[in-house]
Amino acid sequence: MGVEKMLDSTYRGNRLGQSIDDFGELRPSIDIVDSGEALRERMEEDGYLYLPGLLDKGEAVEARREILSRLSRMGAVDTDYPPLEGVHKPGGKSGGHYDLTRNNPSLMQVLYSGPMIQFYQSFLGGLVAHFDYTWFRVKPPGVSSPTTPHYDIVYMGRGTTNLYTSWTPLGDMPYEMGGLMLLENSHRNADLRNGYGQTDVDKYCNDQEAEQIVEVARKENRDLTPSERAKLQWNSSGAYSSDAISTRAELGGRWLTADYKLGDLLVFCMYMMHASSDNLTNRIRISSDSRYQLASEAQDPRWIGTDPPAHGIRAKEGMVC
Ligand SMILES: O=C(O)CCC(=O)C(=O)O
Repeated sequence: MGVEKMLDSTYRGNRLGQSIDDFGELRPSIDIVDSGEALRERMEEDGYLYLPGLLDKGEAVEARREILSRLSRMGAVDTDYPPLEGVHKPGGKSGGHYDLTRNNPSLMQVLYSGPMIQFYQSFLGGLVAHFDYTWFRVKPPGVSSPTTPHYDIVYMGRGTTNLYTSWTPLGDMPYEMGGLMLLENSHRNADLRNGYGQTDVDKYCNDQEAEQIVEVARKENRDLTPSERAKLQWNSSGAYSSDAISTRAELGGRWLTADYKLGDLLVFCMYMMHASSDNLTNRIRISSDSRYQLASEAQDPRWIGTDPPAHGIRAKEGMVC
């Protein structure tokens, strides 16, 4: 069957592709995992490394158990089913995603030690550093919250661009669950890299009104309100578009994905367009994304420290437009 199953996949309820040619399987690179040089060549070529089964399965199960038990306490998991199945409880509350990563040693173990770090040491060829901030995604069933197409550089480009995302599914994720999709060869699109790829989601056009708005929020030590944000008129979501269907029609390439299993790892570069499809199962889709680079290179300060600025008021920077 394989990727043919993607034919049934949707994006906000609309068919994501019309024929099998609109989709492809991610190329596995687990066979070259022992060669840093081969991994670097493959990254250059594909823009990603798909490494099925690289992570320690037992550790990944523990991380899944911990996240699901937190979600269960928030009322998001149907307790009529075995907890590890992660069946969604309709109407149940879903959590603040960053909070799920805090004080969570079993998740930290999977993301920041063992096979993950060994891989990066070999791939990057030196001492590895990671962001202190860890992203966590909880996607309930339905058509309302697929990931919008974007490059990661727009959110984390204030340090080295020799930075990589680890997307880690914390459970088996069949095609119909809406796992991550990469837009084939989008890392080679020069117009995209030089245009959208040069933007920074936390920059705004520094006219007088904008300056005042940001200054007041800074003084009051709070984030911008939605109406203040709207007045600053920048691309506040950072997404390339809100629609994965039109994005592929415009940029070309196939949506590449996989029948992900717990223990798999997908690594990609900052200039890889990615998105997800709708979760058409009755289970919660959980995954994390974390970032790695050489320790010797500059880090984006938005994601470093015990209380990282993230996209809050401390991260905002005015620019001349
Ligand atoms: O898990 C997702 O759907 C989104 C992940 C993502 O945007 C990323 O890894 O950069």
